[in-house]
Amino acid sequence: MNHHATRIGAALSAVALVAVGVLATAVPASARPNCNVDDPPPICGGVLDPVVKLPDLTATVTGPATATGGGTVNDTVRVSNISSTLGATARAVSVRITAGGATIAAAAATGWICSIAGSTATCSGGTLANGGSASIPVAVRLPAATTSITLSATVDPGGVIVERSETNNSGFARTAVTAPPLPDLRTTMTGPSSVRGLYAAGVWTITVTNAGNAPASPVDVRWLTNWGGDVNANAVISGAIGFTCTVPPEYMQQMAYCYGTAALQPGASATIVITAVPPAPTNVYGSTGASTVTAMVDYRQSVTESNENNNASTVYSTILP
Ligand SMILES: [Ca+2]
Ligand SMILES: [Ca+2]
Ligand SMILES: [Ca+2]
Repeated sequence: MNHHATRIGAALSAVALVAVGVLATAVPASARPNCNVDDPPPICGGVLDPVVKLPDLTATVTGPATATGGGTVNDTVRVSNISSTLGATARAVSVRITAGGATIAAAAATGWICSIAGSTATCSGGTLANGGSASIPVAVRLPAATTSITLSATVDPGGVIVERSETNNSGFARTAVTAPPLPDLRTTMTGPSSVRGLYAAGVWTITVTNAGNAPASPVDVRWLTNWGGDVNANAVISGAIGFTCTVPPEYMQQMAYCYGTAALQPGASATIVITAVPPAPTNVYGSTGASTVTAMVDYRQSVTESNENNNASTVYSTILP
């Protein structure tokens, strides 16, 4: 140490005598001298500052600002020990990751054990040395809707590790989610207000429309009555696509299935006309003469749609003697 350094050291000692008096109450930890270095200032007197030598864990999250719903986005959780002092030893830490408005599909990194339950994942066991950090990739499954989701991460959520700062342990990333293009199959149906049982044919006309903004396939339609009669499901089929219809004998002529022969494009419609002769008024399930016929598109629920609640339409008719 030369004379210049000695003079500085003496000056620091004078300041230190004053500073020591207020250290416990007035000086924040971050402003205290770092005693845990090779050449500490005289204030340290060979004793390490118990606060400065602590670790300081932080967490940040990065992810895409925008995404299309229904898919998966990849975020990254980064946890660090930003302590630079030699006395802060490497620690095994835990991170809690929460997806607000979405679910976590995967979270894994070498050296970490992650458990996932719905929208929450907990990763633990990773070791962070001084100045060290680790990245944990997290796959987030987005809802098929226009919404906003937030992925949050908190390191040492249980407060197990005493740190220089306990207020910088969380981070988050927000992704604006846009609803994906989806089809929306709908039906309307017309039918007779009354029809004579056993002797006359009624005509039920089903119109299937794709009111969504993506093609729909398959386009399967079920026509179902509360009676058994003589059903002809192949009378007229027209529109943007054709249908192959069958009347399964095991259902006593109570039902017809029609299978679309192509995808139904957005805005397109197709029509199925079913002709049937109902039975005598007493031969229905329910009140005498009260016919209930329901058409439902995508009755097997194989098409994901923007609206699943507009797929059925019902016609009520009176069966006359
Ligand atoms: Ca911290
Ligand atoms: Ca629909
Ligand atoms: Ca559907």
